Amino acid sequence: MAKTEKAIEALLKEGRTFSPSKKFRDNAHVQDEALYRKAKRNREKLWEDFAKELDWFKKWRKVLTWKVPDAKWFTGGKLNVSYNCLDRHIETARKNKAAIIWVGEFGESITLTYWELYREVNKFANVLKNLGVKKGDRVTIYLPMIPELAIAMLACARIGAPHSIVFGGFSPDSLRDRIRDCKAKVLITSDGGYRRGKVIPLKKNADEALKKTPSIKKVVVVNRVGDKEKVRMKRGRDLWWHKLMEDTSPYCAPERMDSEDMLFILYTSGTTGKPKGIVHTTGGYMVGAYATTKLVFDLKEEDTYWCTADIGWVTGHSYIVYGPLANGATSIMYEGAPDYPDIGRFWAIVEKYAVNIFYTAPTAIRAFMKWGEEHPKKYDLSSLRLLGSVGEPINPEAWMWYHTHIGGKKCPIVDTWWQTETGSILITALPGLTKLKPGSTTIPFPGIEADVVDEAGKSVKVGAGYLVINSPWPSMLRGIYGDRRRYVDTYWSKYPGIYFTGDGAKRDKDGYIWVLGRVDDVMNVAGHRISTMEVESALVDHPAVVESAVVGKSHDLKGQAIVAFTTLKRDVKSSPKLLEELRAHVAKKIGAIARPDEIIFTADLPKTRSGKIMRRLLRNIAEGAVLGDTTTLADPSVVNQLREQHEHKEG
Ligand code: 7RM
Repeated sequence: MAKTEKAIEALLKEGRTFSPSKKFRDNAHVQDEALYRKAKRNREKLWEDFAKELDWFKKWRKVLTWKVPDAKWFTGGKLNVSYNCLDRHIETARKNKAAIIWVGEFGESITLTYWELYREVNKFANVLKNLGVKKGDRVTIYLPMIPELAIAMLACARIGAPHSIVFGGFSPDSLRDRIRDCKAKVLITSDGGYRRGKVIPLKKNADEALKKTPSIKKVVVVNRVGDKEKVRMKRGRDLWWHKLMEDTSPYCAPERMDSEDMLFILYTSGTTGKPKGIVHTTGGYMVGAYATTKLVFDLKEEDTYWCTADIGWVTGHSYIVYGPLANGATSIMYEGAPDYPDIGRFWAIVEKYAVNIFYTAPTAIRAFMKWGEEHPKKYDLSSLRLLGSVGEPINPEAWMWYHTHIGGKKCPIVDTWWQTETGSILITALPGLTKLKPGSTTIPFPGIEADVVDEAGKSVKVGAGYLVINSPWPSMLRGIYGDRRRYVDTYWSKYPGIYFTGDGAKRDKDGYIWVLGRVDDVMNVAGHRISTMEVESALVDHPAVVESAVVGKSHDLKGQAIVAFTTLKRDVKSSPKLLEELRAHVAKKIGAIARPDEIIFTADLPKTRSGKIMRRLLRNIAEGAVLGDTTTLADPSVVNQLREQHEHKEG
């Protein structure tokens, strides 16, 4: 955090700003402040007008019912998300427009028009029904970035079965825990998935997880890698996707969902070892995803839009699938990594499909920077007119590089702040209007009352504090699946009636917000949320380990790197081999994204007299920074020893 803060100080002094060109502004959906004024006058009216742009089977009676901490939006309204993403477009000239252009790792591609996607989704919805899935039953989806992933989620939405998508990079244990928590009835997976030319054995992982998931009755398996990965199909339980689709009827009536019926659960890391199942409902989520996609990305009928996220994360849910499709857009879905088969891949895709809007994460931008501008230079990127950033604070160098070498100095950059919990973007520029400051997420979206407050909850007009949201918004989470207490404790207890984001932020004299990062024990590694406790639990699960304390340390590419201070059992000797074994153990327990970057073996961990591990101190050691006050330490010598070891290692 210290590093981020310094960078922000420098930026504030510098005061660089960027305004949209006249051409951009003159064509933008939002060209003036009217929407902000409207929101100030009547926030509910603003959201109601967005809701009216969608298709409802039955109109709502009431826009908002707010009884802290429970919001109900569009009460009495009936709608279906898959209807809004598909059916309403096939009645129009969009029928044969590309809905999803899928690009595979080998450069192959599949275009699904709205009509084709509609047919696939209807068929798969019938498949699910035939397998006994009913409205309200949970379906876990563990797939790579292939078209079947989007089809499966829309099919779930069509029949009212909440989906829980688990990122394909997660381990069998992680998958098992997520299935067990929501008691899913069906699992949808694939034989494997490609990652940089290698096969990730998803079905094998699933089989491992399925040993302890009694709720799962059927497993649908997509054939993605064919002969490259042998799979064992369990009779009576495991079924091939393509077989099931063969003779299934092509129409399935969309379920009439109540506005507050659950649409999906998505697990995200919190401050304990156990991930939280964030619950989103139908009407409010759809309105939030729809309205923000349209206005933040200034989306037009003729645009080709590409969000590079994985659908296993919330960004993919809202801004590859639901938001763009509700808008009738063409959304690109890319299976692979940015550096495979070579580091020009992203730009080759932009050129080939004449992408207009490009949305990615700072961690990717920093990697492109490192690889050098000569790579994007080889491609024609002139189709781009708008760029986006999400997932973590973007440092000014990366912002400028993105602006110059990808945007050709002509594209506004929307730095969008939001969370799995918020469902859609809450703090962002509107690209035809807002003056941009590199590194700042700028101002709240119309209708969003974000604030920066001090420990006591008092608004900090200029300066640093906690980022909070003062009033409800349609796409906000409705709870943590099966854990009311944790929902109340995590988000609504620090300041009663006010949503606590878990982020620190600074507000400047123009009211612009600069996000500093998490203030809890959640790390942000390459844009992924990982809890320190999850990694600690994985480490102490290894027989050689007694205790471990994990902290995030700033990292030039990933934003944060994972550093694990680890105490070994008395009879175990530390060695480079053991270090590698422990790193691999964490990757196996959680997934490769959680593999510690550094493990520091130590005889003891610094604790307060009451026995709490002093994380701030460990963070400082990890950063190589000067130590703060150590007088509350039980044994100060531990710290010096740790610091020496660390310096030795770095040297
Ligand atoms: C969309 C997403 C949420 C956390 C959030 C922040 C950080 C996200 C930005 C950002 C600075 C941004 N969902 N974060 N966007 N920090 N500027 N534009 O990432 O649930 O996975 O993570 O990510 O700390 O609390 S998430």
